[in-house]
Amino acid sequence: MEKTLVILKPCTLQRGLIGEVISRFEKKGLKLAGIKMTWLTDKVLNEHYAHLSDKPFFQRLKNAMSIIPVIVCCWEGIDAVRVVRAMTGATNGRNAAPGTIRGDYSMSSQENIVHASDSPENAAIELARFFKDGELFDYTWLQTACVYANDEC
Ligand code: IDP
Ligand code: MG
Repeated sequence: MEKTLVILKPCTLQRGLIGEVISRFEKKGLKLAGIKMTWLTDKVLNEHYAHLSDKPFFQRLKNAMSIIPVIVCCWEGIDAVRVVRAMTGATNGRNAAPGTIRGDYSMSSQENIVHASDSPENAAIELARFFKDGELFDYTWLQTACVYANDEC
């Protein structure tokens, strides 16, 4: 099954929304394959946000992402990347549709609660960036039989 990376950003930890956001992914029927708290370094943020390095907000974004620790997690499921992106919503919380995570909890284009991988290719790169060998777990998840029909997985 497909795996995707979610980062619960510093604003989410400060606002006491970690459980709330994780609960959404659990209730959707995604399987938790790994989770940890970590403090992001400038080196990791330069890689992770390389596509934004020419933006005026780049340094401010990196500062915000390293002001306190984050929670990184890996969610697994059929089409997990697309499903999690849809649950995440538009980048700017003020434009994100109600019912999405950003639409329900964010008023900002920067402080927008979660990062979610945007393609299976980037998910693989990002998971390797944030999780070491042995930090992602392959285990029998009893919910699989209720979450999916037999012929789906
Ligand atoms: P995404 O998180 O929806 O994939 P990206 O364009 O990849 O959006 O941007 C990464 C992160 O950079 C966003 O989640 C947000 O925190 C920040 N960001 C993006 N655009 C802006 C902006 O216009 N102002 C401030 N921060 C921004
Ligand atoms: Mg992005």
